[in-house]
Amino acid sequence: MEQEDLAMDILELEFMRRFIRLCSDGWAQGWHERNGGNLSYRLKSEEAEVCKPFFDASRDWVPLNIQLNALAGEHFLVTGSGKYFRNVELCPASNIGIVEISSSGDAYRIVWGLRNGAAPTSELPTHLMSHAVRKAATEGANRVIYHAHPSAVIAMTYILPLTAGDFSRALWRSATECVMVFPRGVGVVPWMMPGGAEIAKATGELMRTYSAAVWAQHGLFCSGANFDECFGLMHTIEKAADIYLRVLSAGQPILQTVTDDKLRAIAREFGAELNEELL
Ligand code: 2HA
Ligand code: ZN
Repeated sequence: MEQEDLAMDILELEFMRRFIRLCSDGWAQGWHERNGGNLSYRLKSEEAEVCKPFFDASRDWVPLNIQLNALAGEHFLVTGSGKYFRNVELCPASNIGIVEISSSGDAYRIVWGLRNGAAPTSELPTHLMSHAVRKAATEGANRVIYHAHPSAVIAMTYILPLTAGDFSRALWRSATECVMVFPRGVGVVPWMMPGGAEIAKATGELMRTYSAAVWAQHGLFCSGANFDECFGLMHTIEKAADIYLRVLSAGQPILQTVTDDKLRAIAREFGAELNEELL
């Protein structure tokens, strides 16, 4: 069936609209210079079913070079390699696409979008590895993985030791809300070459424990059950990083902070499971 013949427009589906909105919001925040950043969403089976009439199964399978049994047969909406977040809203079918993972979990094919020979994001290995890990860690709840280049988080990676403890404490203390939003803390990946299996494995390893992973001198990877939660996590971490840097830049001695006991009290009050190992 020709796509034009279908009464419904795939772009009107809720997950599609929310995905596109996140791309525009991330661009508006200044986190996506040029083609920086990437986004992926694991479709619910009923969403993949509704989209089936729009799928084109004629494109080739591409090897993933990683084995992802946990994602076999899943569908992901992803941003395109070299594509600009600011253009997604303008022309979704050229800048984003849906990929299907093979039943053997070792290959993908594009079934919608990414027109004119476009390919999925260069960070596809890290996205899929993180999806596999977060899917297991959240008993299937996690569906969104988001990578951006927010300035303050990146700046922090030049002045703090690259450990989960150093980053989590600095961020938690920068704003009271942080401990409620990411009580397990954030992981930190040392500088590595982007786009490959090595950084995918390092990030995936951290995603077993943390909902977010900082990439030194590069950016941040966040996860979430839905677009609001994932974007909100990116936003909260970047805002805390910005406050952290403003405090350091103020040229004044620090007179008070959110102490460990206050962090514990916030976690208790809001029923969050604070990662005590990082205090
Ligand atoms: O250009 O952000 O990490 C996309 C990226 C690579
Ligand atoms: Zn990047």
